[in-house]
Amino acid sequence: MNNLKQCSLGVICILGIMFVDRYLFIETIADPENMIWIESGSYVMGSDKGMPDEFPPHEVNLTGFWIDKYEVTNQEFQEFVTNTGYVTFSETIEDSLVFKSPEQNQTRRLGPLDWWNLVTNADWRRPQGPEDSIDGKADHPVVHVTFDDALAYCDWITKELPTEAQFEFAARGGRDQEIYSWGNEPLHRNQAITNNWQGSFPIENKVSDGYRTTAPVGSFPSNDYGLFDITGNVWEWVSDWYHPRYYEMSSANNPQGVKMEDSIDPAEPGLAKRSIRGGSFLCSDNYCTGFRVSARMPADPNSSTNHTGFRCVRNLSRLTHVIHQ
Ligand SMILES: [Ca+2]
Ligand SMILES: [Ca+2]
Repeated sequence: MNNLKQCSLGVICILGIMFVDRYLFIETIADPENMIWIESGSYVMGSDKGMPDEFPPHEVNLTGFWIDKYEVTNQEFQEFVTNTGYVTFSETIEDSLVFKSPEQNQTRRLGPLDWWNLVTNADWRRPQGPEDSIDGKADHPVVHVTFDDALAYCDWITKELPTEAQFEFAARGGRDQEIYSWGNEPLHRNQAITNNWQGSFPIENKVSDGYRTTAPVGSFPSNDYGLFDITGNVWEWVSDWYHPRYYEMSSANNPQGVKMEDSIDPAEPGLAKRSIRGGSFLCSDNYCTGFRVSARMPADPNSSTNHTGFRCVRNLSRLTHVIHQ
């Protein structure tokens, strides 16, 4: 009888702990500072009106997660560096890629090598190069971070990088199968609705949105989920390895991307690449239109530029892991 009592009490105790963990404890730390809870749900990922790598549109089911309201800022990255002594990849190799408009009067067709310059001592503290600084830019998104730099920051703060599917779900803000995070109308052509490039890329930037490079995070309207700069400002690292035909074979439930060995960028075969999402201050209507919510871009995980940053997510699985440590 005593054994039965002990056994019953044990079961009740375990169930009680599970209840506290699952509901009460999580409840008390719900909505961490500057994060938005995205409810579990389904949406149509991709598009049949965009680039070939966005095809086919397909239904995806996601478990709920928190996502940062803003891109990670210089101030936040500084805090990480101060606490950990972390040194970014571009600081180690002492160079990074900086955009510079090519000379006008070019008669030949221009390509990325015409506007990307490997600048010595360009890094997150000096976005444009050694003469630059982030003084007065504490609230700008951190740039010149590689995939591993971004991952190290997220890990430090007990978060993770979003998957492509999470990023697109969050970016759409509930606007299923629409083109932009604000709807189907190209409002960015006449309104400062996102930090992108107005004019003919890469020569003429009219800067009618007020920013030639990065803008302080939150300078433009949020999407319907309350997320700022989820399109525009800087491209953002996501956790998936890139494959141009991934949507033909991806899982419908919480897709995580292909394996590293299966990653391929047809423009640079042999180099496994990660995906970046959301577009940047360099995206224009005549070139990449990366501010469309379905737009994808492959990126060398060891590359860093002055237009790529990131934001983090917090998954329930990670949270449970933290609670039990
Ligand atoms: Ca701009
Ligand atoms: Ca962004």
